[in-house]
Amino acid sequence: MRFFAVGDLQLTDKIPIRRKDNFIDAEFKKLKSIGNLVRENHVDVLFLLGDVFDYSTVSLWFINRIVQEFKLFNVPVYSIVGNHDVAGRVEGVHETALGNLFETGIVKRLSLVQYINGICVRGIDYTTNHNLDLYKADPGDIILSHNMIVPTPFPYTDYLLACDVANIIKKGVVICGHYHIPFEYVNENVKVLNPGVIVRTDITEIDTDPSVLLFNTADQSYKFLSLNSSRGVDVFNTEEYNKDKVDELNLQDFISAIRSTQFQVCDIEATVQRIGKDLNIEDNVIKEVIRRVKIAKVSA
Ligand SMILES: [Mn+2]
Repeated sequence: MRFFAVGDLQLTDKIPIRRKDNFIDAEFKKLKSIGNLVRENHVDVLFLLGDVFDYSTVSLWFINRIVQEFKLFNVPVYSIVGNHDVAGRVEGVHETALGNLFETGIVKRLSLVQYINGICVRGIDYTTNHNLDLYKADPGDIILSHNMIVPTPFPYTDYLLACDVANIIKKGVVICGHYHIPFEYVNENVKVLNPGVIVRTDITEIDTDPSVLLFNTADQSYKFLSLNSSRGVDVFNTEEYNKDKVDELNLQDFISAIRSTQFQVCDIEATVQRIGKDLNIEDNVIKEVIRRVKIAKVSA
């Protein structure tokens, strides 16, 4: 069996604040690119790794267009359920846009175990109880998961390391979504693969080249195929982002300067005004600091 694994699509009709291109057009272009690659590479099946949608509900016109595009794939499409698809509550999937796709039959829901073209495929939806036991499988099984598996330790709770998952399954393949940065962890008998995010909604994904994973079960070979999307710098408004970052940094510096000042007076507002003027800080920044100091005082 030759299949595609497609990472977090995060499809949405709401335009992310940092995007400066025609975002909706870009989303449908991506689906068309996936369709072209499906035909060029003669794949039998397409697996979606969850977070098909960025929000659990979308406009009717939007979902109808998604259905049109998925129909053009012309191969069976299966999906697990991601946290974004259901706002964290997997049991509620029938009330969501992904539930619509399941109901139309255009996308089939992957269950814990099923045989597709003679291969055992295990689907692990997003769960708040993510643990290594979920990855116990028979040799040669293909496991698809929408949960946090990372290649190296990560400043985030509740993740599993790819090497620990590999130790549990001993022989087989795990393909995961949820973590948006692509990676591959491979040892002699196990492959843990993540093709990464498809629709970049967050500027932290600026360096990602949206790609799908082509896997061939006959010889266990795989490769990542780029969707040839626009470069991150061409779709994100980096100037505005950098300016906001600088504004925030200036504000933080200013707050630190005030924190390190020994107060002889009770009137913090006057002190902020004085230090602000000394440091040549803009009036609106001074006002913002006074506002934050007042909140801090109230909540102290
Ligand atoms: Mn997710």
